[in-house]
Amino acid sequence: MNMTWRWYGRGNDQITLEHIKQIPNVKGIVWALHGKAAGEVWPLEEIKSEVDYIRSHGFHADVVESVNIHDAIKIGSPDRDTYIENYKQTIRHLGQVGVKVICYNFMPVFDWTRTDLYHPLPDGSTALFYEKSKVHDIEPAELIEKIASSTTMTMPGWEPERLAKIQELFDAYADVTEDDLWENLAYFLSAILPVCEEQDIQMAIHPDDPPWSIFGLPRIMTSGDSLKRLLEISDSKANGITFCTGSLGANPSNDMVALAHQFLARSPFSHLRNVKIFENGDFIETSHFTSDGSVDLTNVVREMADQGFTGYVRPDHGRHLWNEEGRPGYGLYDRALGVMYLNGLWDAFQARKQEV
Ligand code: DNO
Ligand code: MN
Repeated sequence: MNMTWRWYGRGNDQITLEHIKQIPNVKGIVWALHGKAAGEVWPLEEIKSEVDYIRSHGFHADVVESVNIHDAIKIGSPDRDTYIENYKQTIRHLGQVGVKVICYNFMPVFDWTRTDLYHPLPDGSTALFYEKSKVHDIEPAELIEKIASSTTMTMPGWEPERLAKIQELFDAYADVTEDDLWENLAYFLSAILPVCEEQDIQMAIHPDDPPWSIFGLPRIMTSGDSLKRLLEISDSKANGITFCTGSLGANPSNDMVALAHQFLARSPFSHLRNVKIFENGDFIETSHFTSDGSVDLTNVVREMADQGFTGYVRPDHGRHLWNEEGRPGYGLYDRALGVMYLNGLWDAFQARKQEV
């Protein structure tokens, strides 16, 4: 297990590398050029400057999260090949500086989606919350109107420039079925995987979050069956998974320990976090502590230890503690607690293994 930390870059993250240095066992920084729009080539010089900065603090920069995929690729529109060529060029640049894993996702229009970014937990902290009825009882047209006219829709990643074009995007996806999305994913992967192999880079798809269709848009990376189907697209080692326990774990029918058993071998990267699921389908993010949530993180880490998992791991979203402000889900305190919990579980299972 190679412990890492997601960091948003100089001037773009309230946390510094000096802070992260003080968290035991964090070996690498999961980074990205956050200013780049999906579809743009990441220039080599900018990549080098970021990676040099990270390495000069004694961290590796092996994992990038995410190189986002242009909607034309997901929709399968005629201009997709241009964006695929750009993606390949970014892969080559990342290969040149020694990047090993690229996290990406294939969710239409929206990335991770919540209805409240600061929902109070009983202990007085706040966390990201998903209220099912708020998302499910709403038609896309109504949603667009609501976003345009309200400040209460607090979903992350809904940049104003993008929202201005949201109707256009919804229209472009109108005829895209789940099968189309699968086909477009396969088309994309067959084009880029040879370049990844050349560069010794593994792609690691992030599951859809939440793992079900929202606002009438198709979502395909939602379950063990999806992961299996993904791997069937290509046996290449470059075709991998980001094993995210909090995303898949929001659906109670996803048994994360069983999925870990089945899929860790093809997961060069893992996000470990917990969520508490309610009977009505709502869920809230919790601390990493196993009994605080619905995901059996203890036994997921046990699976890792049993398999001798050597991949990259990071704590995923955390709660907001002790009046900490900043980027929702990506504060210092709760993620640092998460790292230490995961370190403890890992060490305990390693010690146990040596006994037998
Ligand atoms: C959700 C988070 C996301 C994720 C991106 C991947 O679980 O980990 O920020 O990293 O959606 O592209
Ligand atoms: Mn995740």
